[in-house]
Amino acid sequence: MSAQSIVPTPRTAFIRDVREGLGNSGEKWLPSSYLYDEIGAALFETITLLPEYGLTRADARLLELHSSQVADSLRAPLIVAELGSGSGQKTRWLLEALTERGPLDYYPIDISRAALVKCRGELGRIGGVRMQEIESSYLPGLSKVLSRRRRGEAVLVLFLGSTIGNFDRAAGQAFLTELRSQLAPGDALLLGTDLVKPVDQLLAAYDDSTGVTAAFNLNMLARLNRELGADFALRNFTHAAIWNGEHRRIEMHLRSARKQQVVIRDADLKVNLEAGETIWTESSYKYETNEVRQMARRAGFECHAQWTDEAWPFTESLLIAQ
Ligand code: AVI
Repeated sequence: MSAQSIVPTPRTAFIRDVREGLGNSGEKWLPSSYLYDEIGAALFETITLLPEYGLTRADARLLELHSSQVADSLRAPLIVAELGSGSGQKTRWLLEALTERGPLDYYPIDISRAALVKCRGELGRIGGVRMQEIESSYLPGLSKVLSRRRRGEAVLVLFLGSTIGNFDRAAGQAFLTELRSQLAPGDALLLGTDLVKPVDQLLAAYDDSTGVTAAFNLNMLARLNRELGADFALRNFTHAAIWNGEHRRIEMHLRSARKQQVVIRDADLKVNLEAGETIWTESSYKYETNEVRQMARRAGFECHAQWTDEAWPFTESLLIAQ
């Protein structure tokens, strides 16, 4: 077997990423995708219910109000592909509006089987919707969907909930460009993006008074203990949410309360942390509406419509591939 044909299993990739993020001498970090094991996903669901975290409710409000306008802007027959399986009501509004114009194929794409099972439970019985789950990461999953496309079918891709905000800006741009390259002219992307808002509102959203976001963040270390035989003492770390004004992003960190050494057995790694030193676990970039339009244009889309929630600045952009 050549080195190139060795595809890392999720576990070897996990170990490699942990070594890369914690084994270097510079700033320590862990990829935010590892926040979402089963416990992390449940904690995130709880975050979406918190009074301080208005993002998910704003996304849902916009879809409830504007789903029929989205449907009126698209031609049938239509395939809908959702990147990250939809959680219930907000995708339901869209699918119901779209099926008024005829039956459609709906493909939720998610790396997590549990998320897809939940999605079937929530959206599997809408009249006129033929649903087929794709267990995959986003772009390879989209390419699978597109390989099934029949002549004359248009495609609507949903990328909701500001997941794009968890990419850095360059990676977000590259992702949109790659996504556009898979589509044909006239296909559409509905993109949800969280907007810049007052700093105290953002800090409360990412460091809520109930401590759910802190638990979500600390679960990253608990996961390393469970899955890689690490010995993180969780009480020696605190959650920190920091607004980085230069990059317009919220950063989540885990701050070491003391000088300590942690052993990660299965990664064969000893990590030395100074008191106050942090492990950077997530960035959540915030956008301006015109910036979303520019980014879309650079990727080869034209913005057909943009709807913004006033109560929690968040925007839904309907982008058409040129
Ligand atoms: C999934 N993503 C859009 C969330 C966000 O707001 O960046 C993840 C999150 N992290 C802490 N709270 C929510």
